[in-house]
Amino acid sequence: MAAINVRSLLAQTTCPHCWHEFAPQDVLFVASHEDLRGDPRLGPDEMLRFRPSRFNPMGHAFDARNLACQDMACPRCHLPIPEVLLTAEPFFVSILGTPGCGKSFYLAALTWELRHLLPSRFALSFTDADPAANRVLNAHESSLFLREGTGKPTPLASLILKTELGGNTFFSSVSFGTQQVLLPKPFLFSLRPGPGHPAGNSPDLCRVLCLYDNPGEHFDTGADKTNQQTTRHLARAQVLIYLFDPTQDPRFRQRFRDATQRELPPGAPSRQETVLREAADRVRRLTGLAAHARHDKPLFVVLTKYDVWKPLFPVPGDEPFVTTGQQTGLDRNLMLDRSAALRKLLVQTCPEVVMAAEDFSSQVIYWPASPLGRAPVIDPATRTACLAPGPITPVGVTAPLLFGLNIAMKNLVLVKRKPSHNTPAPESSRPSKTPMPKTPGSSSGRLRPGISEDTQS
Ligand SMILES: Nc1nc2c(ncn2[C@@H]2O[C@H](COP(=O)(O)OP(=O)(O)OP(=O)(O)O)[C@@H](O)[C@H]2O)c(=O)[nH]1
Ligand SMILES: [Mg+2]
Ligand SMILES: [Zn+2]
Repeated sequence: MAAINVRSLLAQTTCPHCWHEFAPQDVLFVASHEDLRGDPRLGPDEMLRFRPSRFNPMGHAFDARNLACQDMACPRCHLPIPEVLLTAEPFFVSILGTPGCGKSFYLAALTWELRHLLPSRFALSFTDADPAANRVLNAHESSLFLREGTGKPTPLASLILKTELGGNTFFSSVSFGTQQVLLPKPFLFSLRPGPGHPAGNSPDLCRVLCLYDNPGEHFDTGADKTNQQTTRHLARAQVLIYLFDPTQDPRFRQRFRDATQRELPPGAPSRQETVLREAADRVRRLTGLAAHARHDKPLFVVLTKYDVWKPLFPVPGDEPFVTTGQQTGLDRNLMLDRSAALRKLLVQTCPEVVMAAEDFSSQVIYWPASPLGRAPVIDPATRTACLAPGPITPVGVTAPLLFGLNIAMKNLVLVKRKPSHNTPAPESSRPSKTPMPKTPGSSSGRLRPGISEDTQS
């Protein structure tokens, strides 16, 4: 650690596994010598974690057998901490939704898209902060975007498997005394202004983006327990992305049937608003937020699998980005207008989702997205949904996160207006025409006035 300029250390950082806050000076090191195998928190197969007292000139700590050690670990849970987390603040994002609603597909499409979109259009560098930690997600990206050109359709279910409920691919098991606790494995990305960014090389804008892939069952009522703390990132998240799957809602399916005389592909019917109610409960419990108060972090209600239900909400396929000169910004007005229109559709079909979302957060934005970008085909031989051969182009998957980043750090992701955009007042400042069923404490569904116009063009 001595190799890092002490002045660049954060005063406090947060473990992305157990969300413990600690001073970077308190980070533990992971022993290198084979004699030092076995750790009280992580079991006999893991190397011992220790508090260092001696360093070599490179800043690597010496373990008790005098071997230099570079890998660091959280002082509470002992799980690995990448060095960048000592100098750049974490930025937590939660993706939540029912089983099968499309979280894993969305996450893989999101990170794949960010890898090329951020450097090429937003002058932001976006790289794996911990390639080992990101291995599963990288494999999911490859499975969707680097498919072998066999010329044959690929069954969707084989591209990314259902997220496991336990095991050590997505989770770590940590022993706190006699209590064994399951924690989620984070996916970590380094995000910083790159060459040509208007804010220059500002270290204040560097972040470690922390993402998680939970199985939907972990958002079930009662699934958060002392021994299963896999969704507690919800309380830390600066951006919440709730995936609503229209194919799982019988009323949405009926509306689609009435409008098109066609059927949506089958999705397991579920009460999707319960995920939002439970998430709100968990955030309230973990942050001490009062029962009547709303969370001040933005909540994106993303209606996913847009490729199949698009006829109910036809909008141009272009992403909400505006490029003028060398710079690209987010067209926030377009997003707010689309959000207001989509909200009307949801109020008419699934009003309880709107109520649950707006009871939970004071900043709710509705948005359509499709990780696959095009509707699956049915393989006549097997009658299963497949991805036709050829590349896929996701639609709308990055916009919610970019908007969330803009709300948190407006100098990192800029907002721009389309020069020709007939800039109507954001929906936030117009009265909503669709009445909301009233519940105590429910909002009008408008963004809070605190989201200011910082438009640059
Ligand atoms: N049409 C369409 N189907 C999708 C899309 N994304 C996912 N799906 C379908 O939804 C299924 C479930 O997606 P997953 O991402 O595995 O769902 P999940 O929310 O991670 O599910 P759990 O891991 O069980 O919680 C996939 O096997 C696909 O069949 C999409 O963009 N369009
Ligand atoms: Mg999954
Ligand atoms: Zn920890």
